[in-house]
Amino acid sequence: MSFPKNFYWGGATAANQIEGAYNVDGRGLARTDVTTAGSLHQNRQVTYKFKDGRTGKGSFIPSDATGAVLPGEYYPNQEAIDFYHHYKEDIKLFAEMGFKMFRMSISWSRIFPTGEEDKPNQAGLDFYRKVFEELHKYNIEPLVTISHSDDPLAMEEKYHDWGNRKVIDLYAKFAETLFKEYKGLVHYWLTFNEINSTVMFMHFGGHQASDEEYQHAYQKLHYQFVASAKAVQIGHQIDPNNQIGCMICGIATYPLTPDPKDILLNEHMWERDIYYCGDVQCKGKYPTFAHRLWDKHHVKLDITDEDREILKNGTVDMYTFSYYMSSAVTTHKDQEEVGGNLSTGARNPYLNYSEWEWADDPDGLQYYLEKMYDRYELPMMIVENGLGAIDKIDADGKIHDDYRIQYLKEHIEAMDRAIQNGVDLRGYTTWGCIDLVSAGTGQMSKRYGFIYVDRDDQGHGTMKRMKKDSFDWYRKVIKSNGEEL
Ligand code: BGP
Repeated sequence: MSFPKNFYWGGATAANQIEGAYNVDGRGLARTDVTTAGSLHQNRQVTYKFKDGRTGKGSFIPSDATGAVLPGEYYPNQEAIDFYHHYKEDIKLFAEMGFKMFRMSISWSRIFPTGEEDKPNQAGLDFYRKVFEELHKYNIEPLVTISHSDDPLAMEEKYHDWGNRKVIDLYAKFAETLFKEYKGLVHYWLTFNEINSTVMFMHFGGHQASDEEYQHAYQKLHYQFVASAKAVQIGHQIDPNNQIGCMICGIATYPLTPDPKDILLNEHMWERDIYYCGDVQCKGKYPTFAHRLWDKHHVKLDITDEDREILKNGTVDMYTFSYYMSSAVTTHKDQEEVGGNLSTGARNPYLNYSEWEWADDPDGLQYYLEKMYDRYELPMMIVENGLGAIDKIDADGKIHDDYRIQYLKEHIEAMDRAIQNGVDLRGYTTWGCIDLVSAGTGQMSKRYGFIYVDRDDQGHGTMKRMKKDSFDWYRKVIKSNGEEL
């Protein structure tokens, strides 16, 4: 195996999917308290309900396309797995597996409850300081996502989901606060989780987006690109040692047939879903095909010369991405459709599919790594990868998740091949290293962890943590630096 000596083996999470404690220590409401992470739809008013009985109206609904919980039902993220109160126990378990890196995110509304306060909430800052110190106690390097789906609800409502330039400054203030506060404790940062998901959502489940939706999506992305680039500059000024990355939802896409029309369609999918964001964040300017995408949907972007300057001077230090599956596309309409992680495509006859119809494709990971390294020549990290499955506690009281081990093993082998082919891969944090609330389904029962958490979809359970078989397996993988799979 070819893993570099200081390879960052670890696990990944997001605040909204693990922390719970949604209404303590001055935290404001986040949009993910009332919906699942990826479920924002504009122009649709719904009533939502909090566990403490309050109700509210807004434009947020869980994604019906992914079978998420419906408005008015129980929202698991409000309590999640209560990492807020279990962090010491959980980090100890990560340390036992030998983690070198732990990816987590910061709940924006814990720091700025509505996004607009001048001063941060001290209790929120203190919580993350304690978490970072705990990680360092075990020599685990934190990798921090500044924004992972959970923008303050008040801000989202007021500015309509990044529909206003003002949010750039609110984000920059938030990022600056974090860079200053955690200088020396955190060196690795990601500006936005799966930034390209905005575009991908628009087409999910075969949805035909209107010009208005495109206008909103591309404008939102533009403001996020500027915010990200500003954060990169601020982060470097505050600490030149900071390594700041983009985070792309990485799906390898193939043409289903050799029909040139499929080849072309596939290329356009890469451009629209993958390159568009990566190019702006890594190269500091919009690719030429961006104009084609905008013109097609009559998008008129609010972009200034100053924005262009900021983008140019705020390119990221590393390319990071999530990878779960590949997708196949075709112009031939007679093919069966499958919907996976934010993407809908044709069934690939060469691949097996998970219980959620996500195509299991380790070669796709190698392909993706090599393609993106060639495009950007930046250090890379895979900051999410894993298998969501329904785990069962067996008669012996244990969780024998050999299917998960198999999935991870094959993806690690693919990483090894990519490294041998020259890719500068620095880290691998598996998704949901401890069971957490699934973003797409809003459920606990879709589990990814090495650590089982006793909690069900209705919020019942003791929150007890248990090691699955994969726990010991991953410990050996890390200990042997990937030799023992
Ligand atoms: C990614 C998100 C994560 C996560 C993961 C798994 O897109 O960044 O937040 O949840 O997907 O998805 P799911 O929970 O739907 O299985």
